[in-house]
Amino acid sequence: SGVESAKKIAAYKAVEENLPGDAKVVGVGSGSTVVYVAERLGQMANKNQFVCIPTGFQLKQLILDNGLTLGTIEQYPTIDIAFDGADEVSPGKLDLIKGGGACLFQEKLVASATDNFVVVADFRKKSPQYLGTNWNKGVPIEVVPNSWVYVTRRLKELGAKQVILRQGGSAKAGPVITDNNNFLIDADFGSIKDPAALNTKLLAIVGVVETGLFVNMTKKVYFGDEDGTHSVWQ
Ligand code: DER
Repeated sequence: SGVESAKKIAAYKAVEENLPGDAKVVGVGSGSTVVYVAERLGQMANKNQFVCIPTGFQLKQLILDNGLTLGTIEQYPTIDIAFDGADEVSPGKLDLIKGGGACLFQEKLVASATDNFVVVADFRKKSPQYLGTNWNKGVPIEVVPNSWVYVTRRLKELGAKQVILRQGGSAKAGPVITDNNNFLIDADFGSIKDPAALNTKLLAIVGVVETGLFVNMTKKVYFGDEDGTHSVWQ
C-alpha cells in the first residue's frame, strides 16, 4: 500500500544516509515504521561493528530477528545515533507526539542519550502547523498505576478535553501495561501551540513518569511520501 511503501522508503533512506560507517551504538525505536529500519540495518556491511539498543520488547525481538547485536542502555548510556517513528511531527522545530505504541518512556530515554535522533515516518504524520492537528488521540502520558485517577484530575484542570486510561481492548482485559509496568493515559489538549510549556506542566504532576511530547530532541525527519519519493525535514 502507499502507506507501507512510504514507511519503507523513509526508513531505508534514513539508515542509508545517516548511519555512520564507524557507528558503535545504534538506538532503534518502536512501531511499524522502524521494522524497516531494523531490516535495513540487518543488511548493512558494518552490522557486526555496532550494537543495537531496543526501546521495548518489540525491538528486542526485531533486533534478534534481523541478526543484529543486542545491547542495553545500561551498558551503553551514550548512543551514536537513534532511529524512531512518530505519531505526528510539527514543521520547523520538529517537535513530536509519540507514544501511540505505548513505548514512549524507553523511546525518550534512548532519544535523550544521543545527539543524533532521526525520525522515520509516512506522510500521514506531517502536521500542517501545530501538534495535535492530525494526531487526534491525545498526548500519551506514562503514569505510575495507582496515581492514574489523581493524574486524570490534574490533566482536566490543565484543560484536557478528554482523558482516557488506555485499555488493552481485545488484546488484554483491563488497562495497557507498559514495558516498565506502568499505565498509559491519553490526554486530548487539541492543537498544541506551545508543546514545551505543556510538557513542563505535565512532568510536574506527581505520578507522571514521562510524556509523548518530544520537544527540541529531533535532528532530522525522513518522510515517505504518497508519490513514492521521500522528503527530509531538518
Ligand atoms: O509509539 C511511538 O511513538 C511509535 O514510534 C509509533 O507510534 C510510531 O508509529 P508507526 O507504527 O506508524 O511507525
